[in-house]
Amino acid sequence: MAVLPPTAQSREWLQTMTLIRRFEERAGEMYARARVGGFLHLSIGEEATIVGSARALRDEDYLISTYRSHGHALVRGTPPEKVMAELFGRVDGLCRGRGGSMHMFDGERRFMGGYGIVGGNLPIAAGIALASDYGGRDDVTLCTFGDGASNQGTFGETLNLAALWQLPVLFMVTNNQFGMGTALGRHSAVTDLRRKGESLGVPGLRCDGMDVAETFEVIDGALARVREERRPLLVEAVTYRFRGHSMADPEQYRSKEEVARWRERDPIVTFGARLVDEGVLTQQDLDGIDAEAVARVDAAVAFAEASPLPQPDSLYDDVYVLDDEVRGWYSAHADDQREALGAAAAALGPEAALSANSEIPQQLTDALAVGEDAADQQTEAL
Ligand SMILES: Cc1ncc(C[n+]2csc(CCOP(=O)(O)OP(=O)(O)O)c2C)c(N)n1
Ligand SMILES: [Mg+2]
Repeated sequence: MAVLPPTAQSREWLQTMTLIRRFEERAGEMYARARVGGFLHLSIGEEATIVGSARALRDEDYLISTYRSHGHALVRGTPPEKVMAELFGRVDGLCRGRGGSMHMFDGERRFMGGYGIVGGNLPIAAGIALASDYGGRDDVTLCTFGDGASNQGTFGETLNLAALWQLPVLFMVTNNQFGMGTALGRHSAVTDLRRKGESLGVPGLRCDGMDVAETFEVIDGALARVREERRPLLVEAVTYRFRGHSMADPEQYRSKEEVARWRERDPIVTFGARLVDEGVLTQQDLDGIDAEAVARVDAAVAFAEASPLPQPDSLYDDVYVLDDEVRGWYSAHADDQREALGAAAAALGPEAALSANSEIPQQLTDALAVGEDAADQQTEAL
């Protein structure tokens, strides 16, 4: 069994895992009450993989994960208020309400997202690691993804290149036993996932992802090697998601008994019990930590409720296109063309007149001016 860290650190791990759990339970409730739109993927059951791995990072290291990433934002220190407001689609959200559940991003804390495309974050992680190397810095990148993602082409392509170019990136496959409703043994020929990078030049390790102390120990050791040797490694963290894949999952692919068996190894309950057994914390401490997390989440919900929705006319803020280099209706044109198109749109009537405002982005004015059909044709011609 992995050794426990000093009391303050053990307490902090438990606090953060509890915060993530309480946050996500509440997010699920808010989703059911239609406060949250889009998709919502919870990592309830996987908290030890999140806290154990991220706590082995230095502040200047990078973390990138998937669409199951509320916990990754929280573990890096993003205030729960900002994460909850993002789920609510509000202006005070982490990404001003534009990303939602799957696209958390906190560059300041070097959490590089939240990514909706399965396996899409691996090449980005390699790019970040290449930038660190190129800049002569010794920071490393931790890239987490699921067992299902290990079947994507990006897995092979990225691991190969990372090994070839000796990039300082640690790949962590969070094996929660399923890719949506498909069990590991039904979607991957190789189920010993730590071995899946071997032929690509990336050695692998495994940790018990239900044990925060072991996850920390293994990831900490792996990160030290990646940092020193400047080459990638793969760690498989074996865990289980207690809830459905997303909020809309009838869970017909597994039995209640199987879920109950894994729940006996609940990473928060077992770690709390160990801390009490070993005399690090008391039961009263555990209760206090839980109450604190619940209060923190209450505050996050109140904050999100109070934050306004973005104004409709801000829809195209932060959307950009590349001047005349890009053909098609969405391409920006020179200012004089934009004004002419705006005037033409104004002549079409009050709704279209909105687009006469030069603040309204080019893709809208162009589409209104030439008509949607013409726009489609131009797009198809690309
Ligand atoms: C390229 C791509 N294909 C398919 C999907 C749909 N999809 C969303 S999650 C998912 C399963 C991924 O499973 P896994 O990598 O094990 O991650 P987990 O959901 O278990 O965390 C799929 C197929 C997607 N988002 N992107
Ligand atoms: Mg999975």
